[in-house]
Amino acid sequence: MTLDLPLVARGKVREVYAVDGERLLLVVSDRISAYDVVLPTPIPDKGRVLTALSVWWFDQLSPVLEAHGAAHHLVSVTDVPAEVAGRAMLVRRLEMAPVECVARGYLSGSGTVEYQRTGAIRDVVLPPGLVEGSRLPEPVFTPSTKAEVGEHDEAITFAEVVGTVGAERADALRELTLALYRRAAEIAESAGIVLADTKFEFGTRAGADGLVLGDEVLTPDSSRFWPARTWSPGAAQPSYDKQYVRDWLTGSGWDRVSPPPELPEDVVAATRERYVTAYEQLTGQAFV
Ligand code: Q0N
Repeated sequence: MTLDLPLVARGKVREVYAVDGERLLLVVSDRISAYDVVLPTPIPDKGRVLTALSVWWFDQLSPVLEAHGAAHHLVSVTDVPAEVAGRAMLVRRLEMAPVECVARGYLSGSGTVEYQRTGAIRDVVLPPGLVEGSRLPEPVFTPSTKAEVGEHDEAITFAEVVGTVGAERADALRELTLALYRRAAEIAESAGIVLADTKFEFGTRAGADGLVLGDEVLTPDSSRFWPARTWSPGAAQPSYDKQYVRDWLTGSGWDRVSPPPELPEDVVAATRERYVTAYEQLTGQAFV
């Protein structure tokens, strides 16, 4: 698939195209990554599910955005080229803040690694005794750099955010990130899903001072979703969407260095089902 539009940015599983001076097209593929590499086997409908989920969240979060004098970047999901219908968002072109705005309500992944070493994530000191999967006493803002493709985002201090965007903008990013996380975690919890953490990207529009929520939001690619039913701190939590893939890869003999193997069709079908179920469980709507 190649659209006849200038490519602006490309991630492991998504592409951004220029539509005109004011608008971009965010296209989500069916590709899936695991252990930091893109697998050769696509998951049918993954792009459409993640797009529909993101669009649903933008709508759910509108009151929070409005209360902060902010907005989101979504313009349309219907006014998109036919080749990418259902898995593309037409969005407003923004001046993006050069930080990943991460909120964590639970300790996991790189957060656990840093906490075990230092008792903190950068300047955010956490109480003693936490383990992988622990719920934090309150959600924390743990921003990171925006890494190039192939690199890893790196945690930064709040002071570094201040140094990059100024104190007023840094405060606004932290407050809005935490407010959005709190509301999203509450919605997810009522649907039986733990929103362990998530990453937002914000921008601004020339001539306006409010923040604008960009990128895709609160999808399994930008967040850790855990089934609430099996949440039990002390070990890695099963991933809502990728656990079948990880388990199969782990048992496949793949060395994590060579090109990854094709997934068998039962793993593809089970994984597709997980994405669809996540959508249906969260939104209460059938995925069409
Ligand atoms: C933008 N990225 C990084 C897709 C997401 N509304 C916007 N205006 C200007 N630039 C961007 C957006 C948005 N969203 C954000 N690249 C361009 C995130 N990408 C990485 C690749 O996959």
